[in-house]
Amino acid sequence: MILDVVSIFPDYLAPLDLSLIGKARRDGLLDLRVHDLRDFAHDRHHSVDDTPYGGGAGMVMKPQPWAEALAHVVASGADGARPRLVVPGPGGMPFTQAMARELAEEPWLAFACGRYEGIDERVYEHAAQDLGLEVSVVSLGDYVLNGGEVAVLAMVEAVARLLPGVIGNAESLVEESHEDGLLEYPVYTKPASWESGSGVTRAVPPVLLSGDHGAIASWRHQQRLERTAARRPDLLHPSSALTVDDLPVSL
Ligand code: 6GU
Repeated sequence: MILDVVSIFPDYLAPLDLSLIGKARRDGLLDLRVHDLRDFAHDRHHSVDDTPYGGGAGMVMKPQPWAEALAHVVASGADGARPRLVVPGPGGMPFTQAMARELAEEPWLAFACGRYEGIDERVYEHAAQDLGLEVSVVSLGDYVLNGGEVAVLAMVEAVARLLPGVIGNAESLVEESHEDGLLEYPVYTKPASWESGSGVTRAVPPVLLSGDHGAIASWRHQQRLERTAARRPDLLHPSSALTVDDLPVSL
């Protein structure tokens, strides 16, 4: 898979040299290229942002450096090849395990990391209409980060670990939280009885030492249900999600 990341802080992506993702790059499974947006800003200060039309707080990323950066990325591919463009942002659609699986099917992804109040809206139109890119604005969750870089670290890790050969034990991919709609059961390892140092001794649930595989499977399933109900009731009752009709004001 080819991955291009455009950012004004390329150093933020340095962790992608480490661990399983770093190994996947060295093994040739991932061709990850990080580009500095300022290389495509040609004024004396390499400026990438300016004040928002209409007023308001903060700065907006200028269209020209983004257009050149995206042209550079597109030109690096074979004739007619186009990356899918992912723009991280708190106003995007939720990034889920299902979306990670979907992105893992793509041969080529490009990530555009915005900072400040965001990227001039015309960049999205240009990417879709002039460059022919499928553009997806994607959010990690309902909170605000300073920029897309940390989100890209999370998304690249979630996608890359699904690629064949990146994770040695492919079985560990199926029994995971969010693969089947329930959270994972609690896990334990040796010793069977552990004194924590505060005078309390804690035992591993006896069923796990019983050798009764049927009993272990039902205990684990029950634990998954209880955990999901306690921590993520929305996963068990997806219809409880708000709709536009629940908004206090109609627009
Ligand atoms: Cl993907 N980007 C930014 N800047 N903030 C976020 C986010 C993404 N997801 C949640 N907050």
